[in-house]
Amino acid sequence: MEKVIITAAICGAEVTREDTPYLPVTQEELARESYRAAEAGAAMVHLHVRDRDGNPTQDRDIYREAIGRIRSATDVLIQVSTGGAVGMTPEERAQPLCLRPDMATLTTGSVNFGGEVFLNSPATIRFLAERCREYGVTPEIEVFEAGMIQNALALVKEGLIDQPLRLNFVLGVAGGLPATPKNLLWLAESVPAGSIWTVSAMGRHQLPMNALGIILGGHVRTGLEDNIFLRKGELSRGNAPLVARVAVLAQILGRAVAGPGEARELLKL
Ligand code: KMH
Ligand code: ZN
Repeated sequence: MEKVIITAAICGAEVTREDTPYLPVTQEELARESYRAAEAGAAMVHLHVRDRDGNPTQDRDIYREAIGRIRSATDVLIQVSTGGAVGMTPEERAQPLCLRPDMATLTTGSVNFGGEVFLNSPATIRFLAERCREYGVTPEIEVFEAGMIQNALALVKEGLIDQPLRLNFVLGVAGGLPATPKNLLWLAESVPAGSIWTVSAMGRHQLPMNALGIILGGHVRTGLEDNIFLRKGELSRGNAPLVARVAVLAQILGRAVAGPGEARELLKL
């Protein structure tokens, strides 16, 4: 089987320092955490940034500095978020695309998100896909619900995104598709041949869904954005322990871990 790409979602928009003291928030911490994640086996970092108060922001200048610092620390691929945080406008969310990162997320539908709604209207999806196109940034389709695959294929038909699709199945969000083996199997079978997919899952589902993803020939996302615990009751001391564990798991299951250059080739970037 081909090598497995590990993406580290190092910070996210929702996790706070109150949840875990190991969350990277400052520019320096984001760069250090990216370096450590890469050393542990991550080929790509999924990046959100925070303002001085630790609140989520999509400010292009803050992203510019973070990306600059990460690039001087490591050659890990950088995938920016265009999801940002619930309630942000599409224009706000699109800001980091002008920095021409290696990839960007693109969520192709709306989903309940805990007690809120992560709103992605058809107009918002098209707007973000067009901005990706404008800046030459390859989108990774974030699939919180199965219908989001169909919405991505509609964008292909409209010429707004290219195949092969690169997708991330995001399972176990409260309000989205539950993290079950059946759901992952079904999603993996529902994408067009040649698609490249990865799997993320929330909390205690992260590790078993990563394991199944590796077995099924997919790629995996780990990190504090989705799960702050290494095991029940034990916080992960940063992202690296989560990355290192899934790297060992991949090797045990017979898949070597891709470096950034190999990931670039596998993702056809
Ligand atoms: N923070 C969520 C509302 C993404 O990065 O594109 C959206 C999210 C997905 O995290
Ligand atoms: Zn994210």
